[in-house]
Amino acid sequence: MAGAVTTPTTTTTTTTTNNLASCGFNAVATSTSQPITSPNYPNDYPNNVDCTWTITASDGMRVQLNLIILVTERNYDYLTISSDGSQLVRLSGSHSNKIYRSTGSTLTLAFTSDGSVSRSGFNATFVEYQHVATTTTAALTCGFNAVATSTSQLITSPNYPNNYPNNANCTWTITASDGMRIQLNLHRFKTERNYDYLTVRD
Ligand SMILES: [Ca+2]
Repeated sequence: MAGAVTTPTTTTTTTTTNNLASCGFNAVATSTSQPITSPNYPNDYPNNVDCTWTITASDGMRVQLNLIILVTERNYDYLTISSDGSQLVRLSGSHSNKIYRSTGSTLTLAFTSDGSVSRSGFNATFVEYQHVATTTTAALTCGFNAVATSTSQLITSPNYPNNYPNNANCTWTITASDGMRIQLNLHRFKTERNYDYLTVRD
């Protein structure tokens, strides 16, 4: 790669990838998702990079990073995510669909590669979010009891396709007629990972 100078091309990403040694940017998280990727993504990142991105949220807000995918040379090339001076996670190898949130107003990403072997790197977005302290608000109870028939019936979370409310606790009990069983087809499913659950029990 020594000395290869090419005309910068216009891309849809905001990442400038012409410098091999250092990269990254400072940005303010807003309510609109913004992209953040390793240099050259989705092509292989260069060797010997040391990139730092510092993402800041406005007063009272925090930063959420949605890591769509990360593929690096395991144990040699790392993405380190920190918040307000404390490391949250250090990733290498293959990871996908992870969410990381700042503990204060700042989230810092550092991406480093060693001198040989590179992969596609990472593709993520960042957005601000409002941290809501755990409070005891009235829980929403919902759900229904129904009998399964030969005709499909629809079950959705409250407000679907809009976001479901916080503190919801819904139970649906579906019964089949004698000698019959019930088939549940899950068409779409999207929740806050590790915090909001759908449990199916027999
Ligand atoms: Ca490497």
